[in-house]
Amino acid sequence: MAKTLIRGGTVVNSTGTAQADVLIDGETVAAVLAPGSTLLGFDVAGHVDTVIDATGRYVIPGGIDAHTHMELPFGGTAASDTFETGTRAAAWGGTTSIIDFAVQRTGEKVFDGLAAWHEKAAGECAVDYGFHQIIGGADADALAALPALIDEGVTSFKLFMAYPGVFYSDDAQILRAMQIAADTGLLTMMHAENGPVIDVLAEQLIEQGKTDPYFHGIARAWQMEEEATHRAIMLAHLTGAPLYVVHVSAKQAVEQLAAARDRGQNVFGETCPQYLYLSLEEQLGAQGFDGAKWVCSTPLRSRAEGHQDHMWQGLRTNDLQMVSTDHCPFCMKGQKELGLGDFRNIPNGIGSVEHRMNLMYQGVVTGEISLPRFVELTSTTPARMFGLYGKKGVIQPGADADVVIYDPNGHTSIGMPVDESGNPTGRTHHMNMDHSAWEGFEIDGHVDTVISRGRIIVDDGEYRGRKGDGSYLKRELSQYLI
Ligand code: DUC
Ligand code: ZN
Ligand code: ZN
Repeated sequence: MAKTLIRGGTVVNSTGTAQADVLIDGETVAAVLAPGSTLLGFDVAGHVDTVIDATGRYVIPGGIDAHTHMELPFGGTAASDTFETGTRAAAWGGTTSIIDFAVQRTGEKVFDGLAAWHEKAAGECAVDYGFHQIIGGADADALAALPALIDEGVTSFKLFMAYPGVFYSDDAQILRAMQIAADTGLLTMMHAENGPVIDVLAEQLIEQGKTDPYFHGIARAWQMEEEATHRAIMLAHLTGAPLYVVHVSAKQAVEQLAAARDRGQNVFGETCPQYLYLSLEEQLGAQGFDGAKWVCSTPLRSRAEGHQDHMWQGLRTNDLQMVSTDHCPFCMKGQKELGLGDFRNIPNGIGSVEHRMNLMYQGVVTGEISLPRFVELTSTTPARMFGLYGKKGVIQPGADADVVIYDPNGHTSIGMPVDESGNPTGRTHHMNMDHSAWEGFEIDGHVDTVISRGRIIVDDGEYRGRKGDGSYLKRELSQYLI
């Protein structure tokens, strides 16, 4: 088994930082040692296959992106990253595990949906991967299938209060699903937006000739996120089910979560980089059809109303516990442009799986969060929330050797600059997209080396992994169950 020593770096866990050397034996962390220490009298560096000098750099647990949608069929097309391209991009950005969403729709069997996702991912992934299960048709059959997901390592399922006719569940269906969750320990993940009301508002906007991407954000008013978040919390309270609200973007929704947590309820919230950095005015409101790049749901919110600052605050105060991407990329050509003339037909989603670690590290640079909190939000809490902790989310003996060597003195320019003919020039991203939603973002740090279960898969600007390196993660129940 190959041995690697990472020496001279600052090891950052969610609990704090320490100058330490990390010894990797095969796929796992064997020891975290005082710098330069010997083991049983041996100089460790002299007895390993590879020594990585991490002097002046951070040694952090590999990122866990707990919310991705590779190849998701949506709006008459499918998300443009395959498991191969999306997980390779994840690796480039320091994310060594993803949790994607298998899909079941009305009339379909839950286990057929799960099998289809296994088929898409098996042998394709650059990093480890697990699944949540979307229940898009919560009929009696689908609900009866839920408990058996646990044996498959799928210990969380997502319901939608939005998208009537596509993924939507009504309150009665949500209630029944949560009752099962309360009995079994499954974690209910909720897309909390009032879909029926949003659809009426969207229809009225189109009738008024308001067809641009900007109006996607107007139709999906924050009131409908707050209302749905409150309703989900109340249903969770009634049933005793723990609740995890995905892609929170409205400050009022955070307030609902905070109030419920203050009452002692076991509820959690995730936000995404787009809700921390981007806005209704600047991006969705971009000239012409350009705003389509940033059409996602929940939508980007108004900066004038202060939602972005409130998301950062929630991350600091633990009113929000995690940052995932909701990575759901679509190209402009042939995909986003399906919504030219009617924003309702723009496939919803932004691609960020490659950038989450850098974007969140920038929050350390600007003083929004501390370095250990950065690790907690991007790796440790995702591991705890979704039954991976111990193997993932921490650098400690016995953990999988998923390690990122991050250079705080490095620099990353994000984007996809193009020449006058539209051909990409210079630095580009690795996601399968014809544009970047993060064009022009500059990060005061750099992902130098990425190690996945002991193998170096990214090093010094070179990809050294292979498709199929990633293994399926059979997850335990959430650590936050009470
Ligand atoms: N939101 C998105 O932006 N894309 C996929 C599904 C979702 O809920
Ligand atoms: Zn969603
Ligand atoms: Zn999603």
